[in-house]
Amino acid sequence: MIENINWYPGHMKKTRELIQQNLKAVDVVVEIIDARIPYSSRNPIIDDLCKGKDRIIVLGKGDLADPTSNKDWLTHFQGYGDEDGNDGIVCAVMMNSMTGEGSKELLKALDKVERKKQDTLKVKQEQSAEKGSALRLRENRPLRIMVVGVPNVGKSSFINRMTGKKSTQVGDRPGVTKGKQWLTLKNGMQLLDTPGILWPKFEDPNVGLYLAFCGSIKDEIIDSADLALELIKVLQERYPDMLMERYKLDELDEDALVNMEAIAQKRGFIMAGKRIDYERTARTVLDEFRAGKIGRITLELP
Ligand SMILES: Nc1nc2c(ncn2[C@@H]2O[C@H](COP(=O)(O)OP(=O)(O)OP(=O)(O)O)[C@@H](O)[C@H]2O)c(=O)[nH]1
Ligand SMILES: [Mg+2]
Repeated sequence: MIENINWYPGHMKKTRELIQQNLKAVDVVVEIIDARIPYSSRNPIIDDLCKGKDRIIVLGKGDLADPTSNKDWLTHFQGYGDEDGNDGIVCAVMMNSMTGEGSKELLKALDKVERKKQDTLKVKQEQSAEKGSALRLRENRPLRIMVVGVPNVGKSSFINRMTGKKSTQVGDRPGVTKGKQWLTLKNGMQLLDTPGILWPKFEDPNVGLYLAFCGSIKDEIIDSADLALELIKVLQERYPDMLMERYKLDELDEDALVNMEAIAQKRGFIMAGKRIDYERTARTVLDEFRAGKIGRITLELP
């Protein structure tokens, strides 16, 4: 049984400070969330820090998520606005950083921010001309964008896709990016990569669990057999056919442990003395889920 998961090491506290310190220097925040868990991967700290700042929500890893749910989530976020008190959210786009699908929409969204910035600048220029003082040139610089999100959600991959080269280090585990890094796009816009950030306490225990399923929490702090068992519980409920298909199971038991053992049998993860290799079974199920091999799965609906 998994009790409450929490992972808030010192470097995340530092990242929080880093975001805060750099916020003034950027025009817009790109918040990347995981399309498989759009609710759990939205960090309340980011909401808090970025209040009043223009923000674009990018639903990342949409290629791993259920296409129908993707549409529902996009509609949900597009309806975001004053009623939620999140008036800084300009729009939401879906992007696959592996293929670049969705980058046109993203550029369009950035354009919208750029135009808004130009309009504000014009007003300021007019005001300062009236006062007879020249506006400092510094204000008319290319757009600066800060990329934020929970660990392993694809921030650095997003930046690499936008710059068109391997500008930042990417890896299939949380905590790859350690410090901030500025990158410049062909159009002159500047992107700031930041390390992934979580928050001190998950009020809803499912949030920690879902983040762990999707690889946003360091695997070493959780027992993988327990985690996989929880994942199987959710999958047998939400996507039973995909689970059966992937592991060639004729039927599913109500008890997730029985299903996990059946998966082990099918894959031949049996040790000496006919003992089930729970560890290997767990790793396989978690890895295959994260890689989208079980299917395109969304765990949370709007
Ligand atoms: N399928 C798929 N995989 C993605 C996508 N974006 C990123 N990934 C994968 O997700 C993993 C994490 O990517 P990173 O770009 O390192 O994530 P990050 O948010 O920078 O992670 P930290 O720096 O550790 O916080 C890598 O294995 C990427 O290949 C996507 O749109 N689709
Ligand atoms: Mg990174």
